[in-house]
Order: sequence, then C-alpha cells, then structure tokens
Amino acid sequence: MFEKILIANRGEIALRVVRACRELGIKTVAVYSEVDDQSLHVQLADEAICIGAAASSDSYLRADRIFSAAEITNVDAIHPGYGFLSENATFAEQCLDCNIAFVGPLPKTIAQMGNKSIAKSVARSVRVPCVPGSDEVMDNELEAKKLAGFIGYPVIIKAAAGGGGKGMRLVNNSVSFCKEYKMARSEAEKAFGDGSVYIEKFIEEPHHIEFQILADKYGNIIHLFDRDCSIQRRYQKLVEEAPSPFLSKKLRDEMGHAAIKIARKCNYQNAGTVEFLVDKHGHYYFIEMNARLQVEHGVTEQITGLDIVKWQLLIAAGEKLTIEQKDVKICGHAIECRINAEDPIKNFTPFPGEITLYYSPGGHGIRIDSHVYAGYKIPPNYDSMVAKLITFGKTREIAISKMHSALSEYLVRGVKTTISFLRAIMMDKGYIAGNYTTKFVEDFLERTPVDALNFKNC
Ligand code: MV4
Repeated sequence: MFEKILIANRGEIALRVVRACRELGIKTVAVYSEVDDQSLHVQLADEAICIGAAASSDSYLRADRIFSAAEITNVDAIHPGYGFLSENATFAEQCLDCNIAFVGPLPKTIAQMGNKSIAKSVARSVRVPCVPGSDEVMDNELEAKKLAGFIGYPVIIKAAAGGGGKGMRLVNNSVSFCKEYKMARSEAEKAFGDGSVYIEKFIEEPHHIEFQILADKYGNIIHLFDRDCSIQRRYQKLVEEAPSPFLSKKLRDEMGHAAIKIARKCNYQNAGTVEFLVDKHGHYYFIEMNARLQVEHGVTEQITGLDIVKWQLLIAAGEKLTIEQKDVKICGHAIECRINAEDPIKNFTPFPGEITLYYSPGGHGIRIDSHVYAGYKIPPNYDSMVAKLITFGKTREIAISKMHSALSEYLVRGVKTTISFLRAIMMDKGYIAGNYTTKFVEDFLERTPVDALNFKNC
C-alpha cells in the first residue's frame, strides 16, 4: 500500500480523500491556493503546500507546481479528485513518467473517453445502444446539415471534447442549423481548443441515469448499480439518488451489464461512471463515460456499503477487487442534495462570503461531506458547492423525509444557499412520485412560488 499520497484538489473532495487515507494508514499531502489556507482539507492533511494564487489556472491546474510539491514531499501517488486535472490524460501520463501512481484510469483510457465521439464508437463496438446520430465528428457544415435533416429535428450538436453539457446546442429546425453549428464549433474551440462536434437526435424529456464502475488492474470489473441524475439546472446536478426510482430490475441488470462491457472494451481501471439517457419507453442510450470519481459517489456508497474512495486507493496500489458482482446488493435508498452558495431567487448567482453561523444536521441516516464551518470564507474563485447532504433509509420515502427534516435543520448564515430551494423540491409532488425527467427543474421553477424558495431566509 502507498505510504503517502498527494491530493491534487480542494474542498469537500480533498477532505473525503484525506479521510479515506487516514483509515488506510496513508499519510496525506494537501496542495492549496492562497485563498484556500483556511479550508479544512489543508488543516486535516498531514502536510500542506501552497501552490499559487487563487485562480485555478495559477494553482490547481498547474501540473508543474503539483509535481514540485510531490517531489518535495516524496509521495507514492496522486489522487486528482474530480474536475481540475482529474481527466487530463497528459497529467496522468506525467505521473506515471515520474513513477508516481495516478489514482485513476490509464492515460490512454482517459484520452479515449475524453473524446465523446470515440467513446460512442467504443460503446457501439460492444453493441451497446447509442443515441442515433453522426457516428463520427462532422467537420463539414453542409454535410452536417444534410445528416441533421436525415436524423430528423430536433437534433443536438455536442462538442467531442466536451461532456457534462459544455458546448451543447439544441437545434429545432433546419433554418437555425448553420448558425447553431457555427456557434457550437467556435464555443468548443474556445473552451477545449478542439472545435470538433458530432450530432445526435435530441431525446425529449429523458431520464439521466449513470452506473458506477469499479475495475482493478487484472480485468475484474463490477458495477455498483445506478444513480438518477435527472434533476439538473444548466447541466449542473442539484439532487441525485440511488437507485433510480425509474428503472425496472430487468432494465437495471441490462444497463449494468452494458456499462461493464464498455469499461472492459476501453481497458478501464479504477472508479468510473457510464452515463445513459433513458426515454419514456425504457429505451436506453449510452452518452458518455466519466473517467474519474464523481461528486455524487456518496449515494452509491450508502446503498452498497462500499467505500469507493478506499477502493480507488487499493486498486491504484495494485490490490485485486475481492468483491464479485453477486456480492453487490442494493440495500435501501440514498438521496444527495448539493448545497451551493448561490441565490436561488436571483437566477442562482454565486454568493461567496463569510459563513457567520453554521449548524449542520445529524442523526440516523444523515451524512454530510463538507469542508466548511462557521467563520469560513467562501472564495469567489471556484465552484459554488459548499456541502453535500446525503440521507439514506430503507425506502425512498424515508430518505426523502429525512432529507426534508435535515434541510429544515441546516443553518447557514452570512451567505445565501440553495437549502430552501432543495427543501421545496423534497415537498414537490412530482419529485415524491419519482417519475421525474431532465425537464423537472424547469417545470418546478415555473410552478413554484418564489416564497417557497425562501423558507427561513437561508
Ligand atoms: C442529451 C439530451 C437529449 N438528447 N442528448 C446533458 C449533459 C450531458 N452529459 C448530456 N446531456 C443531455 N444530452 C440527447 N441526444 C439531454 C441531456 C440532458 C439535459 C438536456 C436539457 C436539460 C437538462 C438536461 C439534463 C440532463 C441531460
């Protein structure tokens, strides 16, 4: 096992990794930016090194500085968390070149899955259904338009280097196709330095369902079942749950099997996620694979009893998966609410600042993953997520009820948060019924009065 690892991330996920390491007896090195010196991950790690100014491009994205910190502290491995350098194949490769284990997949797998068009061809090659569309990237505008007409509108243009909704354009008819195509390409070029795009039929009101994968270095691959991530706003997930209330046992088994086939084909190692869209008829389509630990991994941990971060470390250190698929069982139901420092009634604009008072809920079936506390100053430079509140119980009803009370108990003063907004979702008939789709948030905001989002003024 590793003696010491460096955590190339910040916030709650850096803390999550520190905790897993502590349990395994691994020493930890935190890296942090100038504005993150008060973060709990810095205080709880065994060592901490400041790697630069607040902007991510001057700190958490600076591979050179992270390697300097790794060299000074003599670590065996680097855990990249999510975001930042976690899906950067070059960074993973550089780790291996320096004889430092990268806690994630092989560089080649990251590169393959990072190109969403290649990822789809991997899925097709093992006969997993994909959304009908261009099988390759479309570099020619007129050919792209011809294909869109053939597929039938509405279509969606996606950046091959994108993922998670970045660089996506919905096109309703042929009149606006060329304009949207040009926009998509230039957006992709600007955001990823790669303007290639591909086209898909737009699936109306799908369920967004993903499967958690664990794979060791010896070809043992299991899935830890599914998460429903349909509750999103502008491609940011707000609420996730496991298992999905929409999937039948038959569909769940079939999709889990499909996810493993894709992972096997790309020589997947470590923890990963295979994303699908599922339409109202129960047809499922592979859309992308995320070659990293995800924000919402905690709900899967709660229903399976497995510690995904611990398994990531064991696998990276060369241990075999000792769990077989038949040993993985869904036990109960878990829901996660992402608590963001944002003002829901001002279009969810970020609300950085000092947390003046902080009381977090607790009790049976309640888990909080967070790096904040009273007196903590939320910097304006990063993602606005400040905590993940996870509840779990025997049934979905129990998990919802616990989430509702936990959100009611949660006190955060000094900044605005999404707590009241999330609490209103827990009281929503559509959410409680459980057959919601990716259109949920849009409809919910239309039917919910502003007052309902402003309970307790938090
Ligand atoms: C789609 C889609 C419908 N049809 N692709 C969004 C995030 C990215 N991972 C994939 N996403 C989607 N891709 C096709 N062909 C619907 C989504 C989608 C979505 C779209 C609009 C509003 C909310 C959404 C939430 C999740 C997924």
